[in-house]
Amino acid sequence: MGSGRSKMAKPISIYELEGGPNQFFSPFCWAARFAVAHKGLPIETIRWKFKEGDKIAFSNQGLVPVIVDGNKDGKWVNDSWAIAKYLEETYPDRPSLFGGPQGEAAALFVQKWFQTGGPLGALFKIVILDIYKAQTPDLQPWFRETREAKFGVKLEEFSVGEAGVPDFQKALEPLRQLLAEYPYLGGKDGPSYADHFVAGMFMLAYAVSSVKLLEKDDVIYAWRERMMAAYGGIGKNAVGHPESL
Ligand SMILES: N[C@@H](CCC(=O)N[C@@H](CS)C(=O)NCC(=O)O)C(=O)O
Repeated sequence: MGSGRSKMAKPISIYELEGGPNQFFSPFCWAARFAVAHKGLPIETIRWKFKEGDKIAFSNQGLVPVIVDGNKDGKWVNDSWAIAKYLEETYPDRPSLFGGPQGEAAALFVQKWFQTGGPLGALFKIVILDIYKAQTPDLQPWFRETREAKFGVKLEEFSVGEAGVPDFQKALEPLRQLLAEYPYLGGKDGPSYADHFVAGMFMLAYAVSSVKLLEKDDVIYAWRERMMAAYGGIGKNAVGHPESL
């Protein structure tokens, strides 16, 4: 019955994008990692680097995160949003990621807003060269080539570095106003998957960049601290740049 709390849960394996040793910088992998931690399930990281499509070929696509659920005969799921929904459906007796159908739709809105409304695009412009430098030397030419083909300009032209911080902070205004009223995107009681997704974006920055993105008196700063300390400090203890905080 249920997910079998009586039995010890087996780990959820997550294929996670790695730059340098233990430098996990994929925002989507972080969202999945936070979601698994929220469910109180053990996490097993499987290190994955760009161009290792063969290792996840079983998922019929080439992007991470991919999870493999040790409790369900090795069932796999790819795509961070699909993973969150899978965990919620498969482990309903563990802490909820969405708090019901309305929260599920609201979490998807937050994800779409972040991805299309400005903050993620603004963040990429700040950290793109740091992401490039985080790749092992054998992968840097590939990273440069594929991203420059996508952006239509040299990485150095796409990059704005620290000068992009004001634009990023401005794009976060809806989050700032929400956090002035509630401690989490999930509301008064604690984080939801909406928080996991946005925190994942900040973990990307933390993993690769020393740029200070937030002022200490910004309510988002305190929220980021709470999120990085949550779930046993998986954010805070990750390899990254403490000087960026
Ligand atoms: N919509 C997907 C996006 C996943 C994605 O873009 N993953 C990137 C890493 S952040 C990736 O695997 N890239 C591999 C590549 O570019 O070859 C999700 O949310 O899971």
